[in-house]
Amino acid sequence: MPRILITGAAGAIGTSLRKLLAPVYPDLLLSDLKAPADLGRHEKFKAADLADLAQVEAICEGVDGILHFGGYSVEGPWDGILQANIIGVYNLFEAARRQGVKRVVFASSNHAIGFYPRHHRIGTDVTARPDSRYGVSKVFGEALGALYADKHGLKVTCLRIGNFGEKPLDHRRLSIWLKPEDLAQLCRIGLDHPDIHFEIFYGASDNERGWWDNHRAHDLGYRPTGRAEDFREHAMAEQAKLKPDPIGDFYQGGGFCSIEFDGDTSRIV
Ligand code: 15L
Repeated sequence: MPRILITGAAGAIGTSLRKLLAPVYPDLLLSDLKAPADLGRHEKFKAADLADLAQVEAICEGVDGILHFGGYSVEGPWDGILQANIIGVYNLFEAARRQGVKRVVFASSNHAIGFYPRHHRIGTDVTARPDSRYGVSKVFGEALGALYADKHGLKVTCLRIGNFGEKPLDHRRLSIWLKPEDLAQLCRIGLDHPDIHFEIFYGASDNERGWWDNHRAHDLGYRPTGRAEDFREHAMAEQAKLKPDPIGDFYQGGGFCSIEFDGDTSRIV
């Protein structure tokens, strides 16, 4: 029975994943800075600060596969991103190598490519266009994943997650929504599929308005069941409550693009 470590287990995605994946991987080890408030009696938890390599090595001991969802999940001050997402993801891959872990699934983000305009359909082979310090940290994590796959033989899957949740929250999220069960499917492909070496998948459901070519995930068996259009009315009603954002409304990364923006607005056409 493989032992699977989930970092960021107390966060929103970690909380949902540990429930969806417990029946599939009964030997789950959960980690975060603090234990999840609803930790069950049968769940195993070890605290670790991702910025501390010794602590990260301790949670990787005896582990076969890692779902790395720990770290900063939004734009933030440089020092927070540096500690949790840059030093943190280095520590994670290095600890995995030292402890002989075989597979890592890394939670990347759409913010690694957020400065592509919405009218531009992209695959996973395009140049990174991060929209934030957070997005840069995800590009860094993907690059480290490639290094540890090519140099050390770790099997690495990076998931450029769109927006995870029970339903799409607004107009933009109709294109990038990811249903929790679909994320669980992508994690299982990363943990189990025999053909993984280094992969990047988009973490998106079956969204009619999607901007991303996710054929590699489909080739490896991904069959998303979420359809954003089923929630169109809800998303559009929520959108109507938002203020227009000419920059965020143009680019795939939405509001992450307009934060601190003082660039060239003539590019928005
Ligand atoms: C992300 O990467 C964030 O973790 C999440 O909070 C959302 O902002 C999401 O992207 C999004 O783009 O909607």
